Amino acid sequence: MSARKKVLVVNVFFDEYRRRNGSPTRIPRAMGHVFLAGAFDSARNAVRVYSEQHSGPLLDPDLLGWPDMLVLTGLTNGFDRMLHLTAYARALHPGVVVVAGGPAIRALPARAASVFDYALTTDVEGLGDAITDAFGPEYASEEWFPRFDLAEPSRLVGYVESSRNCNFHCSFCSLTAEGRRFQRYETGFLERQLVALEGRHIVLIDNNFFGNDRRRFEERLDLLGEFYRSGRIRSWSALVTGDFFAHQDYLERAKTAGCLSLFTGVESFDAATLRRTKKRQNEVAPQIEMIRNCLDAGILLEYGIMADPTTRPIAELESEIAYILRTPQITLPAYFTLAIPLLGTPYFQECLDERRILPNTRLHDLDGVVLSMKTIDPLEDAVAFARRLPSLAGHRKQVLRHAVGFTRRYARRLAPLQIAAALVNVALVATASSAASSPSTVFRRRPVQTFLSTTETLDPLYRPFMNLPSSFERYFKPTMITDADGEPSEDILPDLVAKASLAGREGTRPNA
Ligand code: B12
Ligand code: SF4
Repeated sequence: MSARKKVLVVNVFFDEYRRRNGSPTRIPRAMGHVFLAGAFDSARNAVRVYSEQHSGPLLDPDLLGWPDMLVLTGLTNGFDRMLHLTAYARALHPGVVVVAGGPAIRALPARAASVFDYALTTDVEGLGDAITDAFGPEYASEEWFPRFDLAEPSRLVGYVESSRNCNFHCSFCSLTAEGRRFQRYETGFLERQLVALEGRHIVLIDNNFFGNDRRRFEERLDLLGEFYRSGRIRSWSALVTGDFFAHQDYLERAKTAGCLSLFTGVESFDAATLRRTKKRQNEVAPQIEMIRNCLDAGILLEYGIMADPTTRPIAELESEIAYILRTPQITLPAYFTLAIPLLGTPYFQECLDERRILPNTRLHDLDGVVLSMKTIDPLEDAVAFARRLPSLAGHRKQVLRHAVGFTRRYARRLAPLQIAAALVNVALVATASSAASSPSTVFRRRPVQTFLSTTETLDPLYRPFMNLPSSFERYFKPTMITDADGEPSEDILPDLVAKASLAGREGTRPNA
């Protein structure tokens, strides 16, 4: 029998608040590393996983030097963190094979190909081919299934996926940039995941659990209902798109099937913004009514709000926030974020064409917290707004008043657990997401940030935590989006050119 290989799968993460202890209680959790670990034959490989989102930056030389193969996944702005871990792993174990994939690699495939041994733009299945190529076919699993047994322990919550990608094309979304087809797994695959996570509250982390096939959606509802009624799962939550809420009957069916909460990307209550961002599915049902109906049906509705001071005056954004705060019939948003020009999206292209992205913006800055674009109002005002936004600073009294009104209105319709979850959102918003998701880091000192990409202090993670040969210096240079003149940087140009020429060959405009 061939020698056992050591494999480390890491979900890389730059915390947008630069917390260093991870966020073990933040919901949802990253699952890419757990799903990818399933591509390895468990008898022939010793597989370990690590999530920087859950556990904080990986700074353990023993673990970094351990694997024969390092597999990296993470969000688009985690690209540079992949470079850091690659440097550590290569310095500590020169023969290590580094495989990287996920949104960051799909956004910058050319740049990625110049660094990683395998830069994969595929789904998890592509990892099987890389394993076969690097180690031999016997090291890849015959039948892929997520390694829930390796996931960060959670007795209460289990995360599953029943589909991939999305059937909508919002202009700011990285899935639109990737253009991959919405796909559902077989219902049997969802059933196996539920069996593996029995006894827990289930979170379906699909981008769109509703999808575009009513029959198959109903099949899944029935399956969840069976597990719920027989006590095999406690309850469930899912992410759905706005069109779901046009079906009152589905709300009732979901409730009977054990649905505790739904998350949807409201993004804005402003119709013009929805149209501009091509979020038309949010116009299928009036948004306030949709939230109210969902809550009245006994399901907690959670959502995020995206503020874009590049296309809207701050006064208008402030009045939208004020409107939310004086409407206790709806939940408070789970988070507020700035619009992000995610690489390759139509929104990114628009910002680039109009030279709206600020000079010296790093890929790392595109986290929804740092202001990275020119704004309608003076930049100082926009920065002040961006600083206030995540914690709704200046609105604390209204936040508390909203919490009281909301609790009073829904105390009978929602279960105590749902009310508590809604109030956790209040705590998350009012403490810039720190206290509730990462309790041990609240009082720690964090590096001073300017919240403006051009002047933002470099994340300390860009300083190696151990001595490395000088040949690894380039791994710690931030990937730049723009140069000092606000023009696209050399770091991203090869990928921009490749994408434009590909789109040209297909007879379409880039990102159209
Ligand atoms: C959990 C989650 C989070 C977690 C943790 C994220 C993390 N990875 O560390 C938290 C809550 C922190 C988070 C935050 C944000 N998130 Co989020 N999040 C998710 C969510 C719901 C699930 C991610 C997941 O684990 N999926 C399950 C795995 C199995 O899927 P996957 O990662 O896509 O991997 C598959 C393929 O991509 C591929 N693949 C992935 N990696 C690799 C590697 C290799 C080698 C190979 C071969 C294949 C491969 O194979 C996998 C299986 O097919 C997704 C939605 C979704 N359904 O994916 C959004 C999503 C990833 N988030 C998104 C966004 C926009 C954000 C925020 C920017 C939101 C905001 N404005 O505040 C922030 C970013 C904060 C920051 N620090 O910068 C976007 C995409 C962002 C991007 N491209 O960077 C998504 C897709 C939601 C959406 N539809 O818009 N998020
Ligand atoms: S509905 Fe959500 S996942 Fe789908 S394209 Fe829009 S933002 Fe992306």
